[in-house]
Amino acid sequence: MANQASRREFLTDATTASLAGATTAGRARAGAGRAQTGERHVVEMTDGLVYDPDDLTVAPGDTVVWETVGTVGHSVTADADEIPAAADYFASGGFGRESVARNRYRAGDPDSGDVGERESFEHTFSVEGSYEYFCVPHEAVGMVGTVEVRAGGAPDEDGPTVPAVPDAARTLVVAASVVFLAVVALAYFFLKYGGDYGTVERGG
Ligand SMILES: [Cu+2]
Repeated sequence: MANQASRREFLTDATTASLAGATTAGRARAGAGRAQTGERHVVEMTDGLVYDPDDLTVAPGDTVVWETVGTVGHSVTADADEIPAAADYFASGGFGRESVARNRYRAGDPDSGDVGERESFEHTFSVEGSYEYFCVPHEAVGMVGTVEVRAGGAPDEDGPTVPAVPDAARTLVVAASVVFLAVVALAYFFLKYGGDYGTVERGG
């Protein structure tokens, strides 16, 4: 009896544990697919003088956090002509206009819009559309980036299984083509040389 009881307890515990695991996984998956939750996305600003990633798709209500991961300071300065007309202008340093952000920037001065080592700047996007921005001191060497804001965010964020399916399909098509060519080649071989053997047999 005691053994049966503890076995039943064990099974109950195991069932509860796996149910809890499944629920957690389901919730995590639902969270990944739910794009209008105000997620945070990180863009690193590196000593290689790039934004990484330099092209990011987010959902309305999401926040982008730009972090300086190296020792060189950068700015995050919206290109006033390349953001949606209905959107608020944004720039590190809190400037309301691009010309002001450009003029005020001084390397090493946080009040000028410079985002130094281990510091960050963030902006929450609400209006859908395409936003281009740049780094004042490094724009000339190509330190520019884009944030796309669209309902649902990036399609790829639904999960890693989404791009995996086309890959599997492509592999299947390639494999089927190889098999098909092999069959055709074999058929050709047997038709051609199979006939010759027949001639030899008839000759003998
Ligand atoms: Cu920069």
